[in-house]
Amino acid sequence: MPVILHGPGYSTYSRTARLALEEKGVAYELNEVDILSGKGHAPEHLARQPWGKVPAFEHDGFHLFETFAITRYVDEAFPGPALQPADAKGRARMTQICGIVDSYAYGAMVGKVFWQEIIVPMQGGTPDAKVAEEGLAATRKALGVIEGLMAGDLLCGGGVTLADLHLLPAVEYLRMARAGASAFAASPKLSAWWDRMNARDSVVKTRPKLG
Ligand SMILES: N[C@@H](CCC(=O)N[C@@H](CS)C(=O)NCC(=O)O)C(=O)O
Repeated sequence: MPVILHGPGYSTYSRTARLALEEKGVAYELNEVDILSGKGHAPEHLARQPWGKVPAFEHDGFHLFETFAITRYVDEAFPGPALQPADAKGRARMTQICGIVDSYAYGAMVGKVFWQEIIVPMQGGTPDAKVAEEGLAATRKALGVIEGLMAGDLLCGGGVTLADLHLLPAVEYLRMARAGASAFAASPKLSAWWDRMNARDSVVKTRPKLG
């Protein structure tokens, strides 16, 4: 019953899905669809993900896209440590944090701060300071809100949940940007969370290589 994840190693959302697979100990094949060279919009990938985004997922003929749907499925369909709180309030908090990442944090942290400071110069362009500054303001707000919702050493208290896996890849890229790293360092509870998460085998194994 093969599991296939379609998405490049450098993609934050693909990494979230891989983190769930790694945490559960599920063997999978990674099909590195290179979105930066336009492969996301090739007909074969659009058939898996109509918006041309990554990741897309397959298990035993079952096809799925949208990262939170994938990670929930992985947690519920496979044996291994539970990645969702057992109680309704804990699961609601976890879902809330994933929603905050999708709606407010990812675009600011990765799409603006990291993109302007790291990717634009890497591609020979000139960063747009206004976009970077807007991203930084939205990043500070999102980090403050998430830190305020933290229930313990990890985002939802207890063990690692899908919320930790949803946020972590975006934080990795945010911290590569000088301005992003200093905004993140101003969040003491999240900084301690980062150090704790960083030591996990799943996190080390899926660390993106850039450049
Ligand atoms: N809502 C999607 C978002 C996925 C997403 O934005 N993936 C990024 C890479 S981390 C992507 O595919 N970007 C390419 C594009 O937007 O064309 C999900 O939850 O899977």
